[in-house]
Amino acid sequence: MRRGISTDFQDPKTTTTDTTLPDRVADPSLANHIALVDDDGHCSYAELLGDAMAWRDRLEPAKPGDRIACLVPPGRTHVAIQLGIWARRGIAVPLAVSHPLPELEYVLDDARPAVVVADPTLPQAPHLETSARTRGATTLTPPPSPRPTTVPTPNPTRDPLTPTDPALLIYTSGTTGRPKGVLATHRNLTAQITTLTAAWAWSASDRILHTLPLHHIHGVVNALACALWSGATCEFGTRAPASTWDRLASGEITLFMAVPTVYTRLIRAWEAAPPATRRRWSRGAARLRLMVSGSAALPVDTLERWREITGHTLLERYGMTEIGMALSNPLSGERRPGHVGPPLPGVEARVVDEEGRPVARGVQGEIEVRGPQVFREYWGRPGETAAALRDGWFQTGDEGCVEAGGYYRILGRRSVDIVKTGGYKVSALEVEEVYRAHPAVRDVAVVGVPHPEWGEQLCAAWVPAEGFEVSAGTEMRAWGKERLAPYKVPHLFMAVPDLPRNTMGKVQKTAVHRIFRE
Ligand code: MCA
Ligand code: AMP
Repeated sequence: MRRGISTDFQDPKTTTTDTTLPDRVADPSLANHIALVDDDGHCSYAELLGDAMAWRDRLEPAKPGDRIACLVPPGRTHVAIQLGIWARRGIAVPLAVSHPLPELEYVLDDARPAVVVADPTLPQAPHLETSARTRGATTLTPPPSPRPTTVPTPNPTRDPLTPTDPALLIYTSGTTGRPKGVLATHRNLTAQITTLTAAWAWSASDRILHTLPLHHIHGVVNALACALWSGATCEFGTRAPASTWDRLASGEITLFMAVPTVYTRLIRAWEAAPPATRRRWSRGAARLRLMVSGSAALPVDTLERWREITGHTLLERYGMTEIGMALSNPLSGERRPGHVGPPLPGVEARVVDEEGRPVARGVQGEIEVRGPQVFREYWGRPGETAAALRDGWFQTGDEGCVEAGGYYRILGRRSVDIVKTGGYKVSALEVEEVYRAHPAVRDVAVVGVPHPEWGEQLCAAWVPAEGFEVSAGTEMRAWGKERLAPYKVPHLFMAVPDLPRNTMGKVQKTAVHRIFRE
């Protein structure tokens, strides 16, 4: 049955595994509830849906299954476009607003979107539009705010969304080549969302402070989609620590989610603040009902300091772009420092040896995950999709072990070439490949070195090409920033006469690590 403000989506009253996020947003009982708050004010669910329907109509050139890329900062317009894409049965491809043109063009070439929406206030927008048109895509621009009030109309495609429709394409770095597009269906997203909304007891009275980027699962699913699914309010905030603290202390926020780097920065800001401000921030933050950390290992001293400051024991969980969230400390019960908890309901997890055989409790091995949350495919890469799955189990590439009570501990990654910095996953091989094109670089090796703020910090040892002067680290960084996402650009560069190699001529990354540690 179709009802309510939209004629496109299902009746959310009978939520099943086939209910989609757009169905929930269209719940008529939510119409007047505040859905989003951003710099331009707030909007109700009815207004958001109206915007989404207007976008569905504007995205007319796109057919079901087409990719639609969106370079728009987090806020009402971004969310409306995402819902509009789904109303058209398209695949949303969120682009990172921090990425330089070459990274964005890589996604255009790989995802081949039919339509690209770019916010003209972003510096990359004009170039992106040119690149998109050269590749045969239609380009669209969001209307300037204040936005027109829109009246929803019936879906012109007369082709309702189905749960197996592909929904979201998120690019993530891996051990091979350039980033891969991880494709999730609506059913995958529904499984990811319903697991979390139940485990963390989301309700319509929640209000989350959202400061995460919208081109990764943490920001798109855990923070935004869970809020919309629950009829809650999602408030987009800035990343400046003082304004985050002010909002956390406002008494209006019930939930906060961030990566460990953000908690480290908030602790630093608190420690630098005058005593009266500290008291206000601590008192206010203590009133939230839940604070979550994830995307990278939460150092135990950060967890403990945060507890001293706010009274909150951060709930640490573990996830991945390909699987959504898999393991989580509980909402009620023991949140064990240095652990990521047992599998979430509906998620199967296990630790296996090299041959894929489950190992005994306490023994280290690779974590594998199975369940309806697991993605459908790497876009256009059937071989890599098949290689990532073993008998239906997704091989995470993370090492861990199961301890008392079924709590998992993450012990590292199988590949030294995967680095987590500020919660972002970076392939050292991809960064090396880009720097090898630098005229002054004969060879280069990139590693992630433990760092108190970033978790790991990217460092590059490089061999200067003959006849070239050694460039300063700042010059090397500036060169990288024109080609790579800001978080993929190494912070430290060291010129070396040669890279350490083994007898087979292979670069020894542990020796490169040692150069920087020393
Ligand atoms: C920015 N820089 C970085 C990073 N971000 N360097 C290393 N790692 C980073 N992550 C560079 C900038 O280019 C800048 O260089 C300098 O560091 C300082 O920039 P700053 O403005 O201070 O940083 P920022 O822009 O405030 O960003 C920090 C951040 C951000 C807020 C921690 O990295 C962030 O939003 N991280 C969250 C990522 C996330 O959502 N991950 C989820 C993916 P210069 O000084 O030279 O200009 S993982 C996921 O989704 C799975 C499913 C999961 O489990 O959650
Ligand atoms: P991404 O591919 O960007 O989705 O990042 C997923 C990766 O982040 C996982 O494979 C882990 O290596 C890491 N990760 C996520 N959450 C945690 C956590 N709580 N502790 C340690 N590592 C984590």
